[in-house]
Amino acid sequence: MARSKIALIGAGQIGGTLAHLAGLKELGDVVLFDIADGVPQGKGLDIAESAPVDGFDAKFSGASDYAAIEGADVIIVTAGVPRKPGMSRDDLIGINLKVMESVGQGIKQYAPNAFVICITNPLDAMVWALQKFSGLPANKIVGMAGVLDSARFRHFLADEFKVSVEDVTAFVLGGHGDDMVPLVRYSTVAGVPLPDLVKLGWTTQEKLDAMVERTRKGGGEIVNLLKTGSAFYAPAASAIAMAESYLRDKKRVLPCAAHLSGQYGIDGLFIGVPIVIGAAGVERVLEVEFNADEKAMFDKSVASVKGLIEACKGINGALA
Ligand code: A3D
Repeated sequence: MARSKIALIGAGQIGGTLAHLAGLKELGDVVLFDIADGVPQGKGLDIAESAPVDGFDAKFSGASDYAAIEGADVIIVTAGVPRKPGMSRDDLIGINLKVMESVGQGIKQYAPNAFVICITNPLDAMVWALQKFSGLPANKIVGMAGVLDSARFRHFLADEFKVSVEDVTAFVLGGHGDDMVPLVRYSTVAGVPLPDLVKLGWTTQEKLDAMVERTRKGGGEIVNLLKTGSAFYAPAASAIAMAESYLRDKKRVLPCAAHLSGQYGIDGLFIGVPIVIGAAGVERVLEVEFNADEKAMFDKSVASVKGLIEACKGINGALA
């Protein structure tokens, strides 16, 4: 059987890491696309030269012409600009919306059957706009945020409890902003919910609250440390998990920004919710029940996403 084709639109910090991980996991042949001439070609060649050492077989190529993504099975979009210290994700909207327009046209022309994962920020608005510009069916385009936000929460929890990260599950829903919704009731250590672990004395409510807050601000913590860009290792790993679930029909249940058509009382927005990703793309949306507090947090997060969508419509009349 022919290898799958993975197109990475944006070959910056996340794009390069995606290419390397896709190679190490032998997910398929990789095309890196970027407007910065030489960068996708250089990164592709560098990774190809690591393959004999690590023992993986995949072709890597770089391009600045959309024709190179023709027939891609999976496309991961990181094109645009990341934030710098002092910036919020929402400050990127003007520049990155224009980028989504050109990316959407490229996908529409050359790879309309691909499963597309958007990473460009502000995530929930950019994936919404990319769907409009590309015309992709709603089950073939998702945004990466929840896997990353949950991974950050899992890391903090495993560190606090001194247990393996493998045994910690975490549930983070809503938009990918500072009002995202880490759901402690649905987060567990080996199936035991976090509130029970507080009762057992494994941690205190104050420490748990602090970890929730650190998760919400997790992206900013890295931006402040790096000073020249934003996180890229964990974002790339998260998107690769989503791509792998699609390509290998694993049907993993992952929190992603998915198009909702009535679920959670929302119609026509992309919001972070648990979905099943398999060979058909988004195969199912898992609806969980909220208590009053959780519902209030979720509604607040959804309101922020709605605000971003209105801003997009204001910038580009074609989206209104
Ligand atoms: P960076 O290393 O700057 O890479 C972005 C690349 O996009 C650069 O190589 C640019 O040359 C390229 N580019 C710019 N405009 C275009 C265009 N029109 N067509 C093709 N390529 C273009 O950034 P990065 O890789 O660190 O981050 C990429 C994006 O991901 C940013 O918007 C970040 O804010 C976002 N991000 C999202 C998350 C989420 O969890 C959602 C996490 C981390 C970063």
